[in-house]
Amino acid sequence: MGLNVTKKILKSHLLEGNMLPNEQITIKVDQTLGHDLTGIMAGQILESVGVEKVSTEASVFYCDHNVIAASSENTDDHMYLKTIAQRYGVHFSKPGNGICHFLHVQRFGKPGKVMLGADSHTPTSGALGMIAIGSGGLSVAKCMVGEGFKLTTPKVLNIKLTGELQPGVSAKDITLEALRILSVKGGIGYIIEFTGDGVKSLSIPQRCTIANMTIEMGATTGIFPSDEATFEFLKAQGREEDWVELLPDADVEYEKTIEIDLNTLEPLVAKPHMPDLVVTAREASEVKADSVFIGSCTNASYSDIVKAAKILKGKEVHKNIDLTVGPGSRQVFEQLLADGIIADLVESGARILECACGPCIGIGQVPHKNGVTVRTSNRNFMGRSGSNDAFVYLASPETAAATAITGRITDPRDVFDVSNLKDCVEPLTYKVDDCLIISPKDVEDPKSIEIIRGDNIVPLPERGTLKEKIEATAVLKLGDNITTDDIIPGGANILKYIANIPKFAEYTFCYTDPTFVQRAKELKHTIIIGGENYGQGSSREHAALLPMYLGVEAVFAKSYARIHKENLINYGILPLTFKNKDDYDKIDMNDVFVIDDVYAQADNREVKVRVTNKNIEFTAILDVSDFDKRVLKEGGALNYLKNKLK
Ligand code: MIC
Ligand code: SF4
Repeated sequence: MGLNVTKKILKSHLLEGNMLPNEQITIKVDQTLGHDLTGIMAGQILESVGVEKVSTEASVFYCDHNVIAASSENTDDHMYLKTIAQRYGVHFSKPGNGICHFLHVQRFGKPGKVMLGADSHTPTSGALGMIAIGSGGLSVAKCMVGEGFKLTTPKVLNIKLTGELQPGVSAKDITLEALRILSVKGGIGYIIEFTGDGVKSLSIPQRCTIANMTIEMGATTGIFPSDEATFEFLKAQGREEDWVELLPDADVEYEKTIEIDLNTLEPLVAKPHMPDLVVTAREASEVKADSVFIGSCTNASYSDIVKAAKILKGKEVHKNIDLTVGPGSRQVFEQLLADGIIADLVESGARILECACGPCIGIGQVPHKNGVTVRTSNRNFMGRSGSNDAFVYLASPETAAATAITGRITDPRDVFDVSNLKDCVEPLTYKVDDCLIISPKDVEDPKSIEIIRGDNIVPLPERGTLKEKIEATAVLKLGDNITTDDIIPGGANILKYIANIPKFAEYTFCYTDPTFVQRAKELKHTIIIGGENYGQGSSREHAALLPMYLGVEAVFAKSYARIHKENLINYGILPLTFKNKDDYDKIDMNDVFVIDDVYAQADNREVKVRVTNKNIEFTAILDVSDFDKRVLKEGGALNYLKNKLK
């Protein structure tokens, strides 16, 4: 039997293991990315393990998240990241150059390569036919210094696209339809590979939109074939030599296949507060909005914004709507300027934002109390937009533009002759200008670079090895689908402390339970109880690091999101699951848990847990690899790495 694209790349990068179901494999990592939130952590790790320089083919740090610099904490972080990049041989993309994922596809991504990115939307580069996986900064730092990436052999889920998108229907609607079918958990354990005739007509930016949101489906990543469209895109970027063809073999089989017929697809929206709560835009047409944002790493390509501008041209933004538009990169922005598109947008009443994440993560444009906002970004979790009571709807640029005109969620086909959108395509050549990238070649003597560390960059907390006996109190009991935004929310006021753990920790679970931090500090040794898919969403490893700092020693959950489970292991917190899920109902907040002989029990995979105040016992499973057990015993990946490189 032949191989699919996923297996071809995994096979060519295999360092250890046999690619058998449920077996762990180690793969070689060619590229990495990080940014001004997660890259700081990677930088601190590079420093604390003391390496000469990174050993990847290309590693890039992008300044794209916290770029408003309302106070010096942000610029401290940027300066630190820049000097770390120069010191260790990492490319540094300056603020204003664009959002990491889109920019990476434009300037660095290569078909057939493997990338580990310190951001959950790293799968965006799957649009080019590469395996691009999101992870925590610590895991990425390990790969930057030459370690392979360990993962359970993924199953491959095939999304077969048939037909062709009809005008007014967008790549975003494909991804929302996939979410409607799969839910936020349906992709867990899979790499999603897109095939079928429908793929051919999709441009690389459209493929980016789709690959980007495979993480929302719980998948490890998403990948497209590398075909003629990939060649045309790379050629337009002046990088045709980076192209290789990568198609699935004819006789290939997938573990699971779903089909989406593009001909019959309609404009869709995801309702608050989950990306899989998908209905048609027409079904949501009663919803009045206060603001609209067109941008983010999901939907801010040239053609995305041109389509929105065309719908808005000659019309006015509704009196009740505040419309903001953020181009995905400086290259996109310059092209929009050259073609008069920005002028059309401004004339209609839009506000133009800089090329950055911005409203997507609550860094600017935080909705007012109970505000309703329609966004082209990828997540609508509670707390994500910088306020805990906003209602975020996710939509395509076309639907967002139509909504900005009417003030209500609107199917673009109801207000515009969408056949006019047919010519809104990507340019045949892009203007290539990397002047906002400091490449390792630009740095003459890396060793002489002084790392600039403002007051906001404080050393990482240390922790000892795993304890022989855990005795801890349940400080929180939570339900299903808890996101990393629930654990540590977004927003400029909070995220500016990303490199200052003691201050950042004060915001842990601040919306979910404002008493959490104080109680955790008083109790000292704690555990958290979670439901299904615990820790879904971003790669924010602080969702593990901050609880660790506050004394959380284990989490008991029904199941975990992949990246968060990795992060828990990396920070030495036991990610336990219930052998019998009903045991979740028997345990409560403030119960006291004792695990004896932790090392021996961890080796057995099954762990007996005594709930001393209730005099009951239950079994938890430590479903991790032998390597992960070793990392846990050493007290986390930082200790492991330090010991290894000693
Ligand atoms: C996000 O979209 O949630 C972020 C902010 O890009 C994160 C990274 C972070 O939390 O630092 C992500 O997706 O991983
Ligand atoms: Fe930035 Fe939003 Fe994309 Fe995260 S999801 S990288 S915050 S644009």
